[in-house]
Amino acid sequence: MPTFNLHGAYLLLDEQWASQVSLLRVLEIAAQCGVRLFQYRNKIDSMRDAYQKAKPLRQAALDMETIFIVNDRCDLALSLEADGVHLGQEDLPIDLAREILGHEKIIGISTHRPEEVKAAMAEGADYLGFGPIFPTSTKADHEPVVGVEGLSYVRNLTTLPIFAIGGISLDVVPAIQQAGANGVAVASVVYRSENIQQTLQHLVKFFPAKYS
Ligand code: 3NM
Repeated sequence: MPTFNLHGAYLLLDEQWASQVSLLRVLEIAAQCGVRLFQYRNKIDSMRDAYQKAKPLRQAALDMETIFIVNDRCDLALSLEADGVHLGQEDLPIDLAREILGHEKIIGISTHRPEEVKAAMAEGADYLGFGPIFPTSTKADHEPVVGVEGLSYVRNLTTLPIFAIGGISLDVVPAIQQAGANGVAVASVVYRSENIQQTLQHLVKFFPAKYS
């Protein structure tokens, strides 16, 4: 089991926003604001292009001593020497991802309902994404929204770190914390912000540093 501190603000570095902002710049600003967790997400490019685009981001994450996780692909995670992979329900099963990545890497998984949370625990996930809490346009054809009530419900099923995801805005973070989430995974609240730095600073303030 990796010894990473899986908690707090978790920023998606999603290539779909890259035409509007520099993901590298956003990563640097976010790390300076105290964000410690990043996920590289690329649903649009070939693997070769994804690797090329992710490489400087991975290096920057390393330089800034933050955790860098790759969405969906174990091969991309391995080739980037990332800290782990974030799996969807349609990706490789956790046990196979574990065989590929080994026990030192982080494996997270997106979950949307209690049965998926229970399965992820049984299969040895290190953390859970749970959502969408609210409607989101960042993820096309997302699962039905679960609401803060859905989050409270699954909180009682597991001690794994839970990152609430989907349509998270600053004003809902207190309710999400109240419901027991260990962190929030976000995209649009940051990328659509007129002041990215201020938004990130607010987000980080909700989750004071925690040392294990
Ligand atoms: N996964 P935003 S919701 C990538 O429910 C992703 O599993 C989700 O972006 C899930 O903060 C989502 O812009 C989109 O809503 C998160």
